[in-house]
Amino acid sequence: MRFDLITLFPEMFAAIRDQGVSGRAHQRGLWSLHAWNPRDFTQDVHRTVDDRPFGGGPGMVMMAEPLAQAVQAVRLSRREAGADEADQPAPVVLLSPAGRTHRQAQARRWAASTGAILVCGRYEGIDQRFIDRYVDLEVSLGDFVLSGGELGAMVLIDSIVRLLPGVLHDAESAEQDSFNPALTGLLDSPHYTRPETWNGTSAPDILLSGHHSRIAAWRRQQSLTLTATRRPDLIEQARRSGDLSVQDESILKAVPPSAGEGE
Ligand code: 9WO
Repeated sequence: MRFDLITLFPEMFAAIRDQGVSGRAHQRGLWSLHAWNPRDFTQDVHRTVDDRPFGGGPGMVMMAEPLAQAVQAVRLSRREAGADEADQPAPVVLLSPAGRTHRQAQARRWAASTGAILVCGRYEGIDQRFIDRYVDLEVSLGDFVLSGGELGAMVLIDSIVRLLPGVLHDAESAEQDSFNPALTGLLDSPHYTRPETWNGTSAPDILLSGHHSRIAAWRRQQSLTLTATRRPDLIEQARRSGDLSVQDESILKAVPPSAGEGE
């Protein structure tokens, strides 16, 4: 899998390239990262990538041409490297609050792809003509504004790379994650480790009992209760998908209706 980043701040991506789970997977050659600076695709002596907005207003706007030149260079490079077939070029993705919200199901679909070309905007935004001409897809991570698309791109890549086969040591650890369909889209149960008593509080006895079926039942109950309290929308979704058992429903009957903790 290969990700190409079009960014004015290529150094930022060292964070996911070199650290943690994604860093290890990168080192093992399970994915690659190529950063392209629009500044390197300018023609003027000042290497200008932004200009004042037509119609006035604060800040600056990223110019279309350096971004377009960068996309064309990326496409050529991916073709030459054999990362893409000519008839199936990688999509050009813009990180933007106006995009479709990124979800775990979408991360799974990306994990089965050859990667993407991610465009990271800065300043007040990008000339709309570039977006109209080159961007296949806009992706949002949620209803907030960043100072640039880079952190968004890193979040997106991390969520995808950790799902690649062989990336996680313990094949189980992605299974237990929040939003895993094996857990029917519920939030994960709480975790505890040594010492048994910390700061005057003991870990739940059940987890020290060694009784595997009772531990599994306790975790399911915790998972259902937490989800019902924090994210009742996810309970509704699991119910509609037919993922809740009679036992689950009887656990949920004991959960008081949430008082809008979601906000
Ligand atoms: C900003 C914006 C605000 C409202 C509606 C649409 C919008 N598009 C953009 C945009 O593309 N902004 C560029 C990228 C330039 C300014 C910083 N950018 C950005 C991306 N800020 N916040 C994001 C982002 C990306 C993914 N998920 C949440 C926020």
